[in-house]
Amino acid sequence: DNGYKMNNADRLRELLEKKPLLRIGGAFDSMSAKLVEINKFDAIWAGSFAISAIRALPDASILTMTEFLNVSASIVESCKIPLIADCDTGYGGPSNVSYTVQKFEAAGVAAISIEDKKFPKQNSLLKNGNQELISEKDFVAKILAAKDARINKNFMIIARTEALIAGQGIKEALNRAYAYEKAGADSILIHSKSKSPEEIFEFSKQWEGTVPLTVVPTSYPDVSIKELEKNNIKMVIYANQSLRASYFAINKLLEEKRKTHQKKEENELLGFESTLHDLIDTFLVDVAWEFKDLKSYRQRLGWWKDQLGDIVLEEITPTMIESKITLLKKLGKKPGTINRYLSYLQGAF
Ligand code: SPV
Ligand code: MG
Repeated sequence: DNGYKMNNADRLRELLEKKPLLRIGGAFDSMSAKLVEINKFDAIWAGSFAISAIRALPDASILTMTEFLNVSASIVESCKIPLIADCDTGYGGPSNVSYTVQKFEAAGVAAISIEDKKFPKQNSLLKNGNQELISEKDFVAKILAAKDARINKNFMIIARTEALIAGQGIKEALNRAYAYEKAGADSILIHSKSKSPEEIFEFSKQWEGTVPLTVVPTSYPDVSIKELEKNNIKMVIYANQSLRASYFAINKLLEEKRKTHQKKEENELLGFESTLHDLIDTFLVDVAWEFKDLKSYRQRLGWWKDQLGDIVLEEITPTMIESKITLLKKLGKKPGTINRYLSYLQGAF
């Protein structure tokens, strides 16, 4: 890409135009976001549930706007793909929404989502949670404030209606969605806690608006990509699966470790060969010099040799590096990982 970093909001718009369906992976910090990027999702979702959970707090408007912003800002710093930030209710009224948009856009976030629930809100999937909505008019005011505050017109304001979550039915959801689109929303996020995608598809079938529809299929995970595409869904957000996977994995490891205090479970559960190197590669080295390919690495190796003589190459010789590369290839490592490993070696000099 000639080193030009495209604006994330522009990139997200471009992706929306080019692809039939964008797949957006949930993250809660830079490491999980990096994994979303490495696994080739189109964009990252920084969800309020996951970000609250890693602070051992409920998803109930406890953390402040600034705390959510800090997480998003560090994800943007670490990743090259666009980030969509879950901004809950916008942290207050229209003025708070306006300030939120200014801060998130300035941090390099590509889009924010705001929802029509009453502040403080509770998680949409919480059993017996309070899912009270604010009036359509009051939420429209928030969308207007958000649109007015953004600088780049490609910075998306995703309006999320919780009408289905609140049990108010498809008609109410549609009415709100039309009002939100009219106010300038760039996408409608239609959320559901139903175990099947039927009500979402009923909504999308009746939807005559023009902005793209976004869904979060946590409660109906069996839905296929084909079905989503066929039903006119343009963005699918896997909101909290990464959080649940890490919670599950850490817990399992710790349980086993406490029982056995042995190394075996580490190797089995943590994939010693691959995971350790991945972590070293990905997170140590992306901040070090970058190597585009082996050729440029060799060139640089030559450069060092010229500069520093043989001392540099006493410990790590080109032959050693070649054999390490052969091993990494045998382990099924992708070229990107191998290049990062080379960068890591460079750090060792
Ligand atoms: C989140 O990930 O924080 C979301 C989606 O908003 S949900 O948890 O389903 O409310
Ligand atoms: Mg949320």
